[in-house]
Amino acid sequence: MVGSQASMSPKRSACWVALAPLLCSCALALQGGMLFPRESPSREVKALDGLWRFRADFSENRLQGFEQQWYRQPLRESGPTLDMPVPSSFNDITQEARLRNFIGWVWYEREAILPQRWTQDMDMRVVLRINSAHYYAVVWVNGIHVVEHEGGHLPFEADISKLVQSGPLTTCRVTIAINNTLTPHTLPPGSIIYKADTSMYPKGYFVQDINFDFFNYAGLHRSVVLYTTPTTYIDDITVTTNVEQDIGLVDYWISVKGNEHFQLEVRLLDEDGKVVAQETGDQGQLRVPGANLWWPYLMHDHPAYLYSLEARMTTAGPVSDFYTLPVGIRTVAVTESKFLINGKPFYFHGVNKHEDSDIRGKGFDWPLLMKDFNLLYWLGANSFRTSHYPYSEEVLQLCDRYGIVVIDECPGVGIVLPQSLGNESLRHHLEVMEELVRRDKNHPAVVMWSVANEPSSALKPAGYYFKRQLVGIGSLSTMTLITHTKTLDPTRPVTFVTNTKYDADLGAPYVDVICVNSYFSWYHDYGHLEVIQPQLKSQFENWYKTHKKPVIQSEYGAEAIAGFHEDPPLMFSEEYQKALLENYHSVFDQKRKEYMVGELIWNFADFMTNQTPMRVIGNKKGIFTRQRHPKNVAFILRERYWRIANETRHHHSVPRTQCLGTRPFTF
Ligand code: GCB
Repeated sequence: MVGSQASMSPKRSACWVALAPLLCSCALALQGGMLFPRESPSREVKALDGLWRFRADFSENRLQGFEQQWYRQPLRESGPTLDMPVPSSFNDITQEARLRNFIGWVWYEREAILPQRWTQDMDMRVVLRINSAHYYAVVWVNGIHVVEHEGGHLPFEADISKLVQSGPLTTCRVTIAINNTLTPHTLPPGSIIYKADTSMYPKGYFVQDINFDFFNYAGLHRSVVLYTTPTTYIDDITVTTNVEQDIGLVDYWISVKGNEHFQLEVRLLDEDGKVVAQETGDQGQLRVPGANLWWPYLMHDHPAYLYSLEARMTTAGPVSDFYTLPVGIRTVAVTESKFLINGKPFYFHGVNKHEDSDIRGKGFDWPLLMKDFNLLYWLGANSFRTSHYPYSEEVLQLCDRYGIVVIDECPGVGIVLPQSLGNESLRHHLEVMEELVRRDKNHPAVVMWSVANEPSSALKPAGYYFKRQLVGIGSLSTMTLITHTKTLDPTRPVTFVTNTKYDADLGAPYVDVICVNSYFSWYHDYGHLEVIQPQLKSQFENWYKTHKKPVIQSEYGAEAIAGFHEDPPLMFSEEYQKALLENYHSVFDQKRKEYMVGELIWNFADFMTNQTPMRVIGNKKGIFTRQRHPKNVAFILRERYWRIANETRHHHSVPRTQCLGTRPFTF
C-alpha cells in the first residue's frame, strides 16, 4: 500500500475536517426505529441489487474523490470505473491485487428509476436504506449529501422524499463513498502502520494492522433498498413476550411519526391466519390463551412457532400504514447453572460462523444462506454465535423461522490496545450496541447479546469499560457497556466472550453467562492431545468456582486441511482435528451434567483471513470447507449433536432432518 500519512486516517484528513459538522447529524441515526423494510398494502420496496459503477480512489492521499467532488456528476465522468456487483465485497471480484488489499475510499454509484407516483405523491415518503457498508460511508443522492454512517454490519437510512419529489425527475443517482480504514477507536479496531524506512519500503508506505482473524472485506455487503411509507407512518415496534401458565403475553410499543393524531389497531394472527388477540393504541398487551411457544429446533415437536403481529395505523385523513412483524412467544432466563428457554434447560450445541464465502467475501447471498441452514439442520445444531459482528437481518429471520438460537455479537472484536478501552472507543461501542439492539430486539431467536470477543479484559480500564453499574446519569459515556446494553434490553442476558485467565478477567464479574474460548493442544502444547482433558477440566472448575455462573465453551477447535491425513494424528490433518474434538467432548460430557450450558465449535466453515505464516489460505478450523463440503469431523459432530438433542429433549426422539421444509412466513 502506498499513500501519504494524511490520507490514511480519514479523521485527520482535510476532507474529514470539512465533513465534521455533518457527523453530528449522524447521531440522529440513533433516534427513531429501524424496522426491516417489508412490503405491505401501504409500503413498497425496491432493491438496488445488481451492478453498480465502482471506482477505488488510488490517489496518493485517497482524497481525490472529495477534492474533485466525484458525487456531483456521474462517476464515469470522473475517470475509469468498474462494474461491481452489490451485494458483495469488492476485494475478490477482480484480478487486481491492489484492489484486493485496498485501504481508503471506494466509490459506488448507480441510478434508480422511480415509479412516477413515488415522485408525485406528496403523501408518500421515499427512504434510502443501506443495509451494510463497511466501514465509514457517506451518501449523496443526485449530488446532495443525505447521510453518513460509522461502522459496518448495521443498517442506516435517509428520508430522500424532498429530493426526489422536487422536480420532474423519475431517476435518482445514488453515490456512496466508503472507507474501510480501521483506527484504534473503530469497531473492530485497527491501526494504520506507516513504514517510514525508505531503504526498505516505498515512500508513503503503510499497512492496515488488525487484531482479528478474518479478512477485512469491504464494500456494500448487503442490499441497498428504496422503500416507501405514508408521511404518517409506523416508525418502530418493540415487542417483548412472557408466559403466565399457558397464556402467552405479548407487550408491544409502537411509535408513529408524522402526525400526533392517529389510531392504531393491533392484531395477532396464528400460523393459520386466525386472529388470536387484538388491541388498540400505541402500547398494550396481547394475551394469547393456550399459546404456541417459540421453541428451539430439536427441543420440541413444533419448533419456531411464529405469530404475526399486524399493526394498522390510520389518521383522520386518507392515510394509513400497515406493518407486519413476526413474533415468537418465549422466555429466556439464567440461573446459577442453567440457561432456560421457556423455563426448560437449554443446551447450546452449535457453531460459530462467519459471513464469508468464495468470490463474494462478506456479500449477502441467498443460495449460500440456504445451504448453511440446511447444513445446520443436517448437523443437528440448535444455535450459533454471530462471531464477530452482526449478521444480515435475513439470517436472523431464518433463525426465527427455523428455531436456531442466536448469541448476537457486536463487532467488538480485536479490542486489545489500551487506547481501544478509552472513552472515545466506549462512546462508539455504546452507540453500536444501541444500533444492534434497535435492529434485532424483536427476534425470538436472539437470546443473548455479546458485547465483545476476546478483549484485553485483564487490562485495568476493562473493569470500567464492561461494568454493569451506572456511574453517572445522562450522557452515554457515563454508562458502561453491559449496563447500557441491559438498559436497552432488560429481557436478555448479556455476555462477552473471553480468553483471559479466570482470575485476571476484570469484565467477567459483569456478565450473565461465562463464555470461554480455549485452544488447548493447538496454540500451546502443540501436538500434545493428552493435555487437553486436564487443562479443560481446570478451565471449567476455575471459572465456575470464581463466578458461579453457567459456562459456555464459546470456541474450541483445530485446523484441518481437507484431505490431509495422518495417523497417528498430526496437526492440520483431519485425524488431529477429530482427536482434538473427541478429547474436548469427553470433558464436556462431564461438565454439561453440572453448569456447562453450551458448546460452539470454531468454526462452521473455513474462512478467509489476512495472509500470515499461521494461515494456509485462510483459517482451516471449519468442520466444512469454505465451499461447504464436510470434513470427517462434521460427521463426528453430527452424531454428537443428534445424540445430545435426543437426550435433552422433553418429548420423544426426532428423526434426523435432511433438509428444511417451507414454513409460513412473511419476508
Ligand atoms: C479465536 C478468535 C477467532 C479466531 C480463532 C482462531 O480465539 O476468537 O476469531 O479465528 O481463535 O482460529 O485462532
